[in-house]
Amino acid sequence: METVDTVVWALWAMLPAYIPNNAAVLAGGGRPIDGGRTWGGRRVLGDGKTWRGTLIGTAAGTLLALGLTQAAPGVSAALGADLPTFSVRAGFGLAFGAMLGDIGASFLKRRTGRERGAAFPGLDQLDFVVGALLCALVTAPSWFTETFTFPVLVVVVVATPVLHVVTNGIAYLLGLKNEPW
Ligand code: CTP
Ligand code: K
Ligand code: MG
Repeated sequence: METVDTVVWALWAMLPAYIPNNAAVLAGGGRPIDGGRTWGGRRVLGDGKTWRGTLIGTAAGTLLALGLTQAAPGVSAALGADLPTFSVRAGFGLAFGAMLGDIGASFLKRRTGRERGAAFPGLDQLDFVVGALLCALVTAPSWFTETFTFPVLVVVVVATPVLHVVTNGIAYLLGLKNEPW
């Protein structure tokens, strides 16, 4: 595959993992997952991880995967590029995994004394990527190995933090997010 094709393939494959956290920012609120419980004097997860945000984020990513699968033949033809499609298990794995990765990061932030909204450089940009890839590996193993070849994984790990910084910066400037990370 040409480099450009690898980048297009990788970004398309990761879209169902990119959308959930942004959907959660728009849709979040209500009852926190940890129900207000603490561990070691600090919140288990904090008020930033809610049932509603997690559910809507997961649904948004899964539905996007289904839409991308419908659109793939047409867009592939228009771009003259090859694009991945998603089974429901693949889309759900990426979307739910992205939310789980973000939740896991909040758990680590609270354990290391970081309050809600505090930055954790590195973790903030890659938590959802690791979560999404691991979860998709479990829910759709053969799809995963066909879709995420080594060069594709390299593109994902390099490009995602850049995209994350840009999208969160925009969300912050638009007043949708309290912090630009
Ligand atoms: N959100 C949510 N449920 C999730 C993830 C996010 O409701 N599972 C919403 C919350 O309103 C949250 C906002 O999206 O405040 C921004 O998400 P994020 O930056 O991940 O959370 P923070 O509030 O910064 O909290 P933390 O320090 O735990 O990351
Ligand atoms: K986060
Ligand atoms: Mg935050």
